[in-house]
Amino acid sequence: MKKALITGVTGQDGSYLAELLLAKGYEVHGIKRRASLFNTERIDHIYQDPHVENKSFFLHYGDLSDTSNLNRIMCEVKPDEVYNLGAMSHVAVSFESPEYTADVDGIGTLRLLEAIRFLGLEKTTRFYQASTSELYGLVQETPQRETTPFYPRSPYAVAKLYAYWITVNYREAYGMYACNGILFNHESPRRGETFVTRKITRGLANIVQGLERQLFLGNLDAMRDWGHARDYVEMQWLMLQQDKPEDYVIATGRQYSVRYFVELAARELGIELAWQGEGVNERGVIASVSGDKASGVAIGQAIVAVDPQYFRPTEVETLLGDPGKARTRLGWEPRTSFEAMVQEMVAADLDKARRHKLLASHGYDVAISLE
Ligand code: NDP
Ligand code: GDR
Repeated sequence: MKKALITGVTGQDGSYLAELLLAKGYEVHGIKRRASLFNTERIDHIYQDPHVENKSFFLHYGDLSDTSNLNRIMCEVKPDEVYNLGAMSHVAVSFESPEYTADVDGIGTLRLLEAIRFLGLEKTTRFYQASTSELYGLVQETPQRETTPFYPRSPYAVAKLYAYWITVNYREAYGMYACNGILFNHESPRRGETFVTRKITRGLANIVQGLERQLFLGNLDAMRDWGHARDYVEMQWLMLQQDKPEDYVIATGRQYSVRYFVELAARELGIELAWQGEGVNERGVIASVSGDKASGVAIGQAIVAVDPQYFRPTEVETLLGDPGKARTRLGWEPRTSFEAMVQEMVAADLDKARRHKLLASHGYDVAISLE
């Protein structure tokens, strides 16, 4: 039975990857952070009680900022494969906490690689680094591929740049099987609520159910290449199963604007939107409800507005990936279309909003956090 260690197991990708590896018969170890509230919602359905026999899923307390903790876990588990998915992963937040982001996302990667080397596992343990399309930032070539030069535009992206190169360096210096997956944005119903896609599907679903009145967004004209997280974790595994370690771009090869994402999600909910206002820098670009089919919201009601607090000091305006190498070398194709992904996310958030509303209508106090 192969053993895998996943950092960031409580996150969106970590939860899908843990499911995938358990289904493949792996013994899976995940690192979770201590928090004052439960933070395992995404993996509760695969949690195994410590008292059951033949357990295959184990959780360890830990943190990417804690060297001795990582050394100890690595020594205890001696994994065949390490997936470094843990990170302070929010680009906008990285401008608020640049040093922490550098420590966890950059040096955290070095700590894991050093733990592997220190224990003499560098010829046996394979390493996957969660690299990102944010490395391309101010894009130098379209579409972006493995050879496109990087130009990071946030403390997050700069920290990930270090992680990318230290992974390449350990591969070249010590012959480690270490790979970067340069993943473009990927989403799902498990996406964190403050990333734009989930913010949109959750916000609009709440509005339709009368739980919120308006959704405030930043740059509506940003373009992204959005795929489904469930499809992308398969590639993370596949990258570690090859004869030679290499870096791969994972993307769909199609891009859409944030504005279009809003329109599509609204349409799924039976809302037609009419936009008023010009560019994104103009305060008060809003979308109000038009047409005759507005499920749960009044015609003319303004439900989306631009709030400049969500603009970033340096923005990544457009990203479009070329997944050609992954397609030809690994036979990988994304399975879920953009439209199907939006549908799935809207349906999941509508279901949650309905349950919130039901509880509220029976007198239960339901706090809706508005980020
Ligand atoms: P999430 O934000 O959903 O998950 C991040 C995970 O990292 C969580 O489990 C989080 O724990 C954990 N984490 C945060 N800080 C630390 C720390 N100091 N020590 C240990 N663990 C920590 O991210 P995703 O699942 O979406 O992304 C997975 C990885 O892929 C990240 O590295 C991200 O930067 C990268 N990436 C993501 C893309 C995407 O579109 N989703 C695209 C390209 C790269 P907790 O639950 O306690 O917060
Ligand atoms: P991103 O994802 O920065 O690409 O990083 P995010 O969903 O946060 O932003 C995408 C684009 O939407 C614009 N935007 C908004 N973003 C947020 N969060 N909130 C808003 O209200 C809003 N309005 C407009 C942003 O400006 C941006 O242009 C994600 C993360 O998962 C990273 O960890 C990962 O590396 C990259 O994707 C690839």
